[in-house]
Amino acid sequence: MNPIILLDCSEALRQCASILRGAQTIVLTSHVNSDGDSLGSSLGLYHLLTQLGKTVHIVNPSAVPKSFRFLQGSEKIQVFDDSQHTALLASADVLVVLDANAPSRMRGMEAAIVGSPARKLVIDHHQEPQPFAEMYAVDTEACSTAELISRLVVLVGEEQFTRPLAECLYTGIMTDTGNFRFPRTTADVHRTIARLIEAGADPTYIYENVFNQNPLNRSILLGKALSDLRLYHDGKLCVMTVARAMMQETGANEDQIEGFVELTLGLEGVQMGALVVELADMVKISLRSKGEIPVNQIAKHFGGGGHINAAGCRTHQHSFQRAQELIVEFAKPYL
Ligand SMILES: [Mn+2]
Repeated sequence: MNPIILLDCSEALRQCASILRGAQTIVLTSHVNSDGDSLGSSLGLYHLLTQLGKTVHIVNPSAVPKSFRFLQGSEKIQVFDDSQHTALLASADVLVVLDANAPSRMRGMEAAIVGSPARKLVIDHHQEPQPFAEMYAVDTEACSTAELISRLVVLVGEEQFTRPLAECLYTGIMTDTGNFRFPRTTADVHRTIARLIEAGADPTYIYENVFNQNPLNRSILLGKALSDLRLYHDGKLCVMTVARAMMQETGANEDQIEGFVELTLGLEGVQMGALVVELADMVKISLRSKGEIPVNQIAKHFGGGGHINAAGCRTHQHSFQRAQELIVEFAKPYL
């Protein structure tokens, strides 16, 4: 594959719109461990394309977490199964990768994506896209991939802002901006949000579904994790841990840990937070920071990545204990 030529994002979105208009069968996919933005942007694009009369399939490496099943169209999302979906990906006119920029982010789908003869488009806001696609609509300044899909909808036509589409894009923007507080929450983002609310997205309804439907065992697990928070480097680093035994005791699963890491930044003086989770066969690390502390650089030590203030990784190489020690060590130069 040739090196990527990154067009200006609005020009790339215009070209994506034209490629999509010319296609009939389109497959959408996004990164493993679906989140509000990967689902919101995919489903937003799904609604746009079905409204245009296209045949659209969404195939993801992971199932839809319960908190996003209220989104219209989420019931159509298929979890990748080699025996059915490799052929589906191969038969599509266009394959769109959303909220991810490397085939490896789709885990077990990597070979099916790379091997598909479909025209491939990437719509994303992460850094360092990998060369595998024809067109990259990438804006690393965008708050979310859903914001980029909103721009695409504007290019296609304002009348396309239907209620289901607006709800999906609102959900993507809300979750990826940490409820409208992360640094990329610009006035333009709020103008987009205003348009989505005008189109029928209801902030109360969406927040209720995404955040206020937790099972009791999640709160019990959170209580255990909070009671064992540890501070390092003069209180600038806060580490939260979730041991496998804690999950077994409470019957909580990995999905329910979503949102825990944000709480590490809530302590006075803390500049960086880490959540270390002991899974069956690996350790999951989530990192958050304030200001200029690049937690994606720390995630890179573990083979992960992300944004400057939010990054993560999964490692098989270090024990639960060792991963915690390494985070404390890697964080030191930045604090
Ligand atoms: Mn995103």
